[in-house]
Parts: sequence; C-alpha cells; structure tokens
Amino acid sequence: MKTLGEFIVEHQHDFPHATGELSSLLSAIRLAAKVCHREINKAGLVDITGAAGDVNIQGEAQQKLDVYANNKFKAALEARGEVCGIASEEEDNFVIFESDLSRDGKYVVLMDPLDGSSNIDVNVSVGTIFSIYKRISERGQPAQLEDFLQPGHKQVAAGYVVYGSSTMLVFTTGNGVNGFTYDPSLGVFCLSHQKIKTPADGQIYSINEGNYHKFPQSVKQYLKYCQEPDDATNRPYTARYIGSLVSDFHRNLLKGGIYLYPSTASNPEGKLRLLYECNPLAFLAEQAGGIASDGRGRIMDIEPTSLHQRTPYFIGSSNMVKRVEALVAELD
Ligand code: AHM
Ligand code: MG
Repeated sequence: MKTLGEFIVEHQHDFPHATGELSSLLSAIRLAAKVCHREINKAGLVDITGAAGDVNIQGEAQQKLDVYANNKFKAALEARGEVCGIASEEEDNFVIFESDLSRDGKYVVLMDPLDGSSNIDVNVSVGTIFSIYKRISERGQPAQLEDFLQPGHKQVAAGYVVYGSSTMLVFTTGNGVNGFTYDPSLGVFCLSHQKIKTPADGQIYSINEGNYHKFPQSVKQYLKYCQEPDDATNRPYTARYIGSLVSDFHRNLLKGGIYLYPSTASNPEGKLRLLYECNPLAFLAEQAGGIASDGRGRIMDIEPTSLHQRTPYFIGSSNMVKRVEALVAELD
C-alpha cells in the first residue's frame, strides 16, 4: 500500500520546477481534504447539532459547509507559505496572503471549495476542485490579479476531492492522473487508481436535460445521436446526471463518457466557472487522454478576463467531445 504522502515524496522530482514547495502545497490540500471529509460526513446530523446560521454549544456560529470548506482550505494553504494568494468561488475577489512568508510564496491556488453543495442536504456526493499556478508577479510582493488570470495550460497541478461513498483525491502535476482513496480508520489517502486513462469512446452522457428547449441546435442534435439505437456503436448511450460536477466527471473519467453544460438561451456563457471548475478538470481530462472544449476550441487555451468567468463546457472521452465540436461547427 502506498500513501499519498509517500507518493508525493517519491514523485517530488517529477513535479515541474520541483523544489519541494509544490509537495508541501499538496500536503496542505491533503490535510484540508481530511478536515472537510470529517465535517461532510457529519452533515446528516445537522438536525441534531444545529443548522447553518445557528449558534452551537461553544457559542460559535455554525457555518454552511461551503463556507467551512472555503475557510479550511484557505487556512491550510496560508499556513505553509508556498502560496501568495487564492481565488475561490466563495470569494468575490482574490485573497492576498499577507505574511512575509506568504508574500514570498511561489504559487497561487484557485478553487471551488465545495462544488455541488446544494446536494448535501440530500446526502449526495460533493467535491472540492483545485488548480495551482506559478505566480507571474514578483515574489515578495502581494499577489496580483494577473497571477490568477492565466490560461489553463499554465497550470502546474490540478485535482479534485470527491466526498462520495468513499472520499477520493485525484490529481495531476502534468505527468498522468493518479487517484487516492481515503481510509478514515488510518487517516491516510492510499494510492488506488494509478495512471488513470479514460476510454476514447464512452457510453455515458451527462447533461441537465431539463434545459433541452434552451440548448443550441448542436447539443439537441448530439442528444438525438446519443439516444438513437445503433448496434455498431452500442447506442443508445446511458444517461447519468448527478448534478454534482465532480461526481459526474469522476464517473465518466473512469468509465468513459461526456459531460455537457452548454450555453442556454438564458445563460449564453453556460453555468460553470472557467477558473475554478473547467480548467482544473480539463487538465485532468487531457492528462487521462480525454478532451475539454467550449465547443469551438480547447478550454485550457481560453485567455481569462475575469475571475468568475463562465464558459460552455464539454468534457470527457475524446471521440465524444470531437463529435460535439463537429456539430457546433456545422449547426451553431
Ligand atoms: P455550484 O458551484 O453552485 O455548486 O454549481 C455547480 C454545479 C455543478 O456541480 C453541477 O454539475 C451543476 O452545477 C449542476 O447545475 P444544474 O443544476 O443547472 O444542472
Ligand atoms: Mg461550483
């Protein structure tokens, strides 16, 4: 059995520009993931222990779990000094870490601390997504907006934690994708999914089909393709949509499939956030042999212009995403 800690030490020299700082940063993420795992597992006890907004027995206000996760990841990242600032789906603006140690930090982290948090009330899996870049601004100075607005292909590492029937941490540093399953009795993540590769052709499509009438022509056409019977290509495909991006992505990564969140008539840029959700999962998908596209081109080539920018999103098995791109080119 190999633990995540051992893996990080062993692979330290594979990491880009390795000097031990990225290893330490990943260890901070590992720690925050364990803390969140513990808290999320208690979420069902909320009727007994008090809901968000209540004051608990120690006189502390109970936090919503997404705020809790945001604070825990932020604190873990600030404590080590490798990170000069973070941007988060939970924060209006990026956060500068002010200590002298942090100002010298080489990296910035962008994250969605608890994606799909509306699923917690009904005991459905949620996730944390993170994305790590080398800063552009000078070390020793406060982090700048430009450090956060980098295209996805500049990521040095990215990953997610899925708090599911098991908790797993899956990440890449640009040298393949590896998955670690948490053993709560030991308190360690164990290497369980080595060098994950996603099938080029999948059988699963994941989309919120309730929005069907608002979809562009290309996506309507693609759904028709997925549903048409055809023995040669094993269609119809299977529809699977949890409504929790990390879980939907995780399943499709392992089994092969496509996740779609297109533009709709009411949300022309789609729903998902380029920096916190789309880029990190795109890095993982590509490292596993898949593709992530906005329908017209590579997600990781988009030059971001604002922190909370959204984009249409098609991610998963390469041949499935290519088919959507062809339909977009033809019909939209
Ligand atoms: P959130 O960041 O507010 O949690 O929203 C992101 C979530 C994803 O996890 C999920 O895939 C998507 O929103 C579901 O959206 P919809 O309910 O429109 O299908
Ligand atoms: Mg989210």
